[in-house]
Amino acid sequence: MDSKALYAKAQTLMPGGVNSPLRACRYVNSEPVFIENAKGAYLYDVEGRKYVDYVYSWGPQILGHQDPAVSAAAHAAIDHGSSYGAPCLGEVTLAEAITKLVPSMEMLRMVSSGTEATMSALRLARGCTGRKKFVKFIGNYHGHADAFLAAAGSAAATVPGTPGVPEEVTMHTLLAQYNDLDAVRAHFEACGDEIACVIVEPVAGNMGLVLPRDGFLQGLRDLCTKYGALLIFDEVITGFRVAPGGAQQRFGITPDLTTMGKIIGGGFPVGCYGGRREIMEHMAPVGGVFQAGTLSGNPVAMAAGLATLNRLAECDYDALEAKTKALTDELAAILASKGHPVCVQQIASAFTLYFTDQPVTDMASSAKADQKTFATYWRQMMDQGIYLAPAGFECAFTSFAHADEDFEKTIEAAKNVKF
Ligand code: HOZ
Repeated sequence: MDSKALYAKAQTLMPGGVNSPLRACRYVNSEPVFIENAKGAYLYDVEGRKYVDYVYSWGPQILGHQDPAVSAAAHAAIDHGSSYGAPCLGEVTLAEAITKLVPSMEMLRMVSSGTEATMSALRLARGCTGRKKFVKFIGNYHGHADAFLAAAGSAAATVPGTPGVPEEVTMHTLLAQYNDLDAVRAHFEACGDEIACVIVEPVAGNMGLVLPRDGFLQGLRDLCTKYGALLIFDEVITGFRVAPGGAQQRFGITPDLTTMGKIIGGGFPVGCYGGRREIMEHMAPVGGVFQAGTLSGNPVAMAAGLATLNRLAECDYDALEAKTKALTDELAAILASKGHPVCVQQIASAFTLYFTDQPVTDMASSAKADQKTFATYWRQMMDQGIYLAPAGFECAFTSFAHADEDFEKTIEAAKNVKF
């Protein structure tokens, strides 16, 4: 069956034919291709077409697909059983590796997705402070737990109101524009003793990529410390992406809690949350805050995650960042020469090209980017074998598997785009 036939059948079986809304490609007025295989920097669809991948499963595959060490570790783990629902060596080894690379995470809990990680971290922050309110940023996306579905980014931004989420649940979610420290200060001045935590993507990645302004993260740190609230860095995207120790290492800010996912599972379903020992010991069975999961600490995910972190220790982050910058500079120049100036936001191996000549610093400015022009660009890049996220409000990722010729092919494809 080709992609068209598969999509037709999928729509009879799954809402929109997909298991996650973005994949339906509606934001670029298109239809999905169905993937049959992925290796290195490439995806192959069911019709055998090859694509240079810039999605990489939305971030986890920083080493490229089927990295030999990661695949070998996962296969070896499966040979010992795919799930125990009991403690295992792999979860201890991976937890130790993460705590070494991210020292603010003195203790952590493994879960099965980024959504579970953020949901559990919020419960923990509320449980250990005894406060209900929390601050989140407009356009930040922390997974789909109810409390976070207020002005959330990514595909959630396309369904304002989010039916099914009672206002009683989001009434404690205090909103601020990203990078607007004054708005956060105002919340604290109004009800600082009721705020359990501030949760932030230290580099926003779900309204396109948006960098924190100088002083923004430090300002959040200072406000949380002053009012006795916890600072949660949602590093599901930035963890092991923007630096080996995540955004907290790159920007030199220590959060109280961190959430992770994606890269730490090497492409398998995983998440984790962690922080200072005295905070984490509020979790059951030591403390009274509850969270549990059959697949938490799954041995295959742990093995793939550990192999990924071990491989990353040999990788040159600076070189990949430099190559990514050269790519985005070139793409920006090509698009500008075609009469479409773009605002480039890039850090390490992640970037977004916004079709706007204005700076992008928050959701309000991100929303001004021209999505129709992005859709034209996206379709023609796909037709030339360049696989980009099917929405202008997402990031693109490069990987250690991308070769210079993949970037050259991408640049040639951009040159051919007609608006
Ligand atoms: N949460 C992802 C976008 N930031 C999309 C996940 C998916 O569709 O697989």
